[in-house]
Amino acid sequence: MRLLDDVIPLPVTVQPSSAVFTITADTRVSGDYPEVAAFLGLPSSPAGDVRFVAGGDGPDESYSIDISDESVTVTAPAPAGAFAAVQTLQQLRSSDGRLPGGHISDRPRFAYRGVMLDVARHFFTVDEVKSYIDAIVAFKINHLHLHLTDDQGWRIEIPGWPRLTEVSGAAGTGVDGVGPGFYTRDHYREIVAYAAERFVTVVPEIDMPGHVNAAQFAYPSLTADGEPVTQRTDGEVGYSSLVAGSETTYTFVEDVIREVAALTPGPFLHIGGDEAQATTADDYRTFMSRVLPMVGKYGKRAIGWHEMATVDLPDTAVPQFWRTEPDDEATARAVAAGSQVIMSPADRTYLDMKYTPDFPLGLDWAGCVELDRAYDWDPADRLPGVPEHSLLGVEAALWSETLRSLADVQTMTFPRLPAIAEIGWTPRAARDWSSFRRRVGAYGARWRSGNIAYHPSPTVDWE
Ligand code: TNX
Repeated sequence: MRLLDDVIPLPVTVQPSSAVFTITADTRVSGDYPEVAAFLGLPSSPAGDVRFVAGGDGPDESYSIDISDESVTVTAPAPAGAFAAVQTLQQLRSSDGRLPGGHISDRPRFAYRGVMLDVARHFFTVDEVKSYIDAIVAFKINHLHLHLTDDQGWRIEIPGWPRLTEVSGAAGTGVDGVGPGFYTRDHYREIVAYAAERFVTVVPEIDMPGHVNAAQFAYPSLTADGEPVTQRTDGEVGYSSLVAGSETTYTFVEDVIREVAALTPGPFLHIGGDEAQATTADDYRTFMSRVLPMVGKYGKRAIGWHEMATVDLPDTAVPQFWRTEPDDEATARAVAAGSQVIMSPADRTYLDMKYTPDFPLGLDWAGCVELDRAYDWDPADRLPGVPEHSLLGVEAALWSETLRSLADVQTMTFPRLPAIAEIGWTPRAARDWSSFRRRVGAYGARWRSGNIAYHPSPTVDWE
C-alpha cells in the first residue's frame, strides 16, 4: 500500500490516519463534477462512496480529500481542483485498489506549471501529443507550450499562406530532414480540446523575428532581398530574421497572430524572440514594438523568451527566462515595471540536456542535468530582482533536435518533469530531495505498466 504522502507534487497538508479505503468492483463515484470524477475510471451512482463536493475556497486548482474506511470525499471549489484531486487519488491507489486513510488539503504555489514541446525540429502527431498530455497531467502540469515554428519546419496551417505547411511541413523537414508533418487547424483544435478537458492550457509559440528560415524558404517575399533561401535541416541557430523594415513582414505576422489567437482559447500567445543574432538591436526593437500590440489586439497576453525584455514591454507581457547566467538585467527591469516571469533556466529545466555525458539523446550546452540537479534549486532564488511574487510559474522545455520518437520524448521527460512539477506546486519549505527521490522511486513500475519510457536515474532507488 502507498503512504498518504506518496504523491508528486507533494501536497501542502498531509494528515495520515489508520483507515484504509479499498476500491472494489462495487465502488462508485457520486456528486458534483461528474465529467471530472469520470477520470477515476469508476462507474457512477447517486449514492456512490467516492463523493465529489463543490465547495471550499482557494484558487480553482485547490482541493481537499478525506479518506476513511467507508468513503472518499473530494472537496474542490472548481472542476480544476477536482481534477487535481483525481490525480492525487490515482497516485495513492495501489494496484490492489487500496487507498491510505487521512486528510489532504492542497493548492498550487504557482498558477503556471508548464512543459514545452518542440514540434518544429521534430514533428509529433496529434496522438503522440495526446499521449504526452495524459502523462504530464498526472503531475499537475497545467500548460503545454507548443513550439510550432522554427528554422527547420513550420507546423501549423495558416489560411492565405498555404506554402508554410505544404512546403515547410513536408517530407524532408525537421532536423536531419526526418521530422516531417504539420497540424491542420482541425488537428490543432483537437489538441486544444483534449488538453482543455484535462485542465491544460495550450500556449502556441510562433518564433520570431529569428528562427524563421522555414517561413522564408516557403515565402521568399519574407527575406530582405526577396531571393529564395535554402532549406535548412541542421541545428544551427541565430542566422535567420524577418525584415523589421518591410510591411510584408507585418502583414504576414498579423495574419499568423490573428489565426493562432482565434484557434487558441487560452490567454497566452508566445512570440519567441530568442537568439535573434541576425536582427540588429534597433530592428529587434522596431519589430517588437509592432508585434507586441498585435498580440494584445487579438486578445492575448504575450510570452516571449527573455531577450524580449530588452525592449519596453506592456506589463501584461511575460518574459520566459531560459539562460544559465546568474542574473539578467532586462528581466529584472521588466519585473520592476510590473511584468511576471516564467522561469526556465536551461541548466535546471531543459529536458533536452543530457542526463550524463554519454547519454545517447540530448544536447549538453547547458551542462548535464541529472534528476537531483533538476530538483535542487528554487525559481525565487534564480535571478536578482525576480522574487517569488513576480513569478507566474515554471516551465520545463524539451527541444527536439536529437529526438526521433515519442519514446525519446518520454525518456527525456521522465523523471525530470515531476521534479519541475513539484517545484511549481509544492510550498518551497516543504520540498526535500530525499523525500522526492523516495517518492519518485515508485514511478518506475507505473511508467513501465503504462508503456512510458523513462530514464532509470541512478540517483533513485527504483521500486
Ligand atoms: C536554445 S532556448 C534555443 C533553441 C534550441 C535550444 C537547444 C531557446 C530559447 N532557444 O533554439 O533548440 O537552445 O537546447
